[in-house]
Amino acid sequence: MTKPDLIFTGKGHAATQATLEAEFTVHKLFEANEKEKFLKERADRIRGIASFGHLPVDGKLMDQLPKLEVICNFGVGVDQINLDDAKARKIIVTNTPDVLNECVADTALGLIVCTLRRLPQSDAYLRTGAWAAKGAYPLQSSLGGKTLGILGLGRIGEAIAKRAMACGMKIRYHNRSRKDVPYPYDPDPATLARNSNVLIVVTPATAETSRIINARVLDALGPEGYLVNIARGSVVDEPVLLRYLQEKKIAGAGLDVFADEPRVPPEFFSLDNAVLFPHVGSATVETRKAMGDLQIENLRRHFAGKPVLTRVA
Ligand code: 8YV
Repeated sequence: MTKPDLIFTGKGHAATQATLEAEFTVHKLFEANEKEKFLKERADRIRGIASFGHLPVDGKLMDQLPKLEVICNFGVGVDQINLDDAKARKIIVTNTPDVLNECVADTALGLIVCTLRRLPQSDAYLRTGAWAAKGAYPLQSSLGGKTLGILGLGRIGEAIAKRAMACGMKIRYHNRSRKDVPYPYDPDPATLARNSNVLIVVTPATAETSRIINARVLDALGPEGYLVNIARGSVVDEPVLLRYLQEKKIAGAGLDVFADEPRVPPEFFSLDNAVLFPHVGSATVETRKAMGDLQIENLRRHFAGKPVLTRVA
């Protein structure tokens, strides 16, 4: 039986890509110097895309691949894939939900603790000799008794809420619509920010959520408030956030995601009130394997004529 032809859009999880390369005929678009020529030469064969990373999968690309049936993403967030364009062309899109919820929630909790307690900065304080030279590290903020506002209470948000409550935090949230959960609901992001000590962003990146964290929301969070972002860089107005941190108009920020990854504006590096992670939300051996297994299974099932497991609505 001939192997179906797939495109890889980026370099990704090595074991997943090795399995796919064994089971499919793989074409590495991200390595092609002349992308148009590369696509033209393969247009009559490509039936699937295994999406890794940021390369946009939009109508223009889809139209260059008339035999395209399915796009399987490595990751729960599908913001680089134009879902309307896929729908209009009846192309199936899958992602990797659920298998990463607990892991991303662990990272979120870690980032909240690091941000309020300035733990990475305290590590640097010791290593640079400041402890011996200047004395004890300055006192920081506790989590217990504080309110965590969750913008985007989905499956990951609920896993974060559970962990934050174990640390003594109170939970509130805002979603487009109210959910059947025991947490107070706020009608908009600014009200949630005003009612929270720590605002965490977990919402998917869409046109609607682009720069949803803006000056108005940060003003509502206020000089005692902390922002944590584990969603996507595009949901925050990054230059405004940078200015608010520099001018101490908010107390601090914990950021796992940035607008133009892996490029981070160097002005962030000198901030003492920010903790910066290189997009490690789901970055464990176990979770990345589970994400890859789900992506592979979706591709296998599609090409075996079975329904995929995790189709994006
Ligand atoms: C990874 C993520 O960025 O699942 C997502 O949406 O953001 C992450 O788990 C990614 O997909 C791996 O490169």
